[in-house]
Amino acid sequence: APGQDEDALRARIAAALTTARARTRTLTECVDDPDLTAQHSPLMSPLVWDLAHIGNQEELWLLRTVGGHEPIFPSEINSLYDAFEHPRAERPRLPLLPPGEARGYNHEVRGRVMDLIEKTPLHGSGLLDAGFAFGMVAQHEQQHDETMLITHQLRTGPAVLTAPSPPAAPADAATLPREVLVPGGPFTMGTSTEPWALDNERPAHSVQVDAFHIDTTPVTNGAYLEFIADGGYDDPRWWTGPGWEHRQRTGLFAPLYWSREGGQWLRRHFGVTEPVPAAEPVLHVSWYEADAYARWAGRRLPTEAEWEKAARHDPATGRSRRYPWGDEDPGPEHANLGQRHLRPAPAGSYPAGASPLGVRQLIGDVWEWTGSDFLAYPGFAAWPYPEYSEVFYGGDYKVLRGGAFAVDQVACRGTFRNWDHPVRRQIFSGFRTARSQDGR
Ligand code: AVJ
Ligand code: FE
Repeated sequence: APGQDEDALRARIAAALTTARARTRTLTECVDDPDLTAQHSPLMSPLVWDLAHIGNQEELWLLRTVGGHEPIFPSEINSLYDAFEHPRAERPRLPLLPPGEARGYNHEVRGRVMDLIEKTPLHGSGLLDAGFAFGMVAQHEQQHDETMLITHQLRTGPAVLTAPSPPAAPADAATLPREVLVPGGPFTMGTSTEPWALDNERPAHSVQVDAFHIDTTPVTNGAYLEFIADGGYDDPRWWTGPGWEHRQRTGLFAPLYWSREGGQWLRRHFGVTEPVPAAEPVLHVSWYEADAYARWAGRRLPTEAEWEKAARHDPATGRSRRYPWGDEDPGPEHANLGQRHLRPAPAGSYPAGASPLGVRQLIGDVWEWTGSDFLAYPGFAAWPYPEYSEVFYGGDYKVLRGGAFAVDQVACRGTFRNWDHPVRRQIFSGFRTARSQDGR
């Protein structure tokens, strides 16, 4: 019955918002106030900016736009928390709400939002259809939780976050085929039906993809170490022109956070220095490094369409699935998502999350760089605001797919698109490689 469906949707919205808030608290209550207001890296905002920006976006979209409420603060605070008005490096000097006030503000907004969920019809078209605005706000909070986790990774000092390690790799991880052949032909890319999909994932459209091979798992630290040992960072043959220029200017020699001591490679990982774990997917590499590795290996990065076809195409039915394993929401057996663990699982993990052709770990673990620029799909319409996606189209950004251990399932789908500059590597980025059926 429609009434029951709407009650179930209300419960799903409340749960998604509550899950996000629990994570926000984990990330902001493990450090003291000076730490929240400090800038740990010029690349990032102080944590207290993300904290109040989360509440401010929730107030703007849900209370003011959907609910028609008056502003909570008599003076405008919106401009302080507008990501386009103030670059990250300048945010520590803004008159931001101090931590206690930011928490109080978020708490006030959330209390009113919980009432609004009960009073608002969740059907029709536009922002309320299937509770879209609420889903968008839950995704937004989770995206900033990921941003705050990036800040935690950049922060120096002893560990403040802990989580259990992912399960060990299954027995067959060592004997998996290196790559999988994805047959050529059309498939449906993007979505017109996923209720909380963001504008850049829309609309569904048919794309012709020629046959290609794709790695069964993400590239591991062990494999990446071979690239380093083979002088990959010193050989311009493997790098694009801009990539080599960047490599020379910044002195890149290994993924971010790596160091070499007494012949051993170590990395700093959330406040702990550890030997680089050979079986885990490589993490914290730029697009330039991923692209150079692929060329060294005689391969290339998959295009965005290839990645999505590997992740969603069911060759038996010709249908595109929501996830590699089917249409069900992710469970802990399918993928390493939601900051349950603070690291990717060893390559070959999550057999229950494999695609129909046997490709593993497409969802979760590490964001995967693709070879493609971030561009609009045919038929794209900016919605509900052009600053989410549209202003980033044009070729300055490369697409990443699949989410990472740092991504919550509400912000992760087979169609979900992320993007960043090709130099960026403080994000939770890794990659896998591909090759055309005949040649590179
Ligand atoms: C989609 C991850 C690139 O964090 O810059 C957050 C998401 N947009 N607030 C970002 C976002 C507005 C965005 N990314
Ligand atoms: Fe934001």
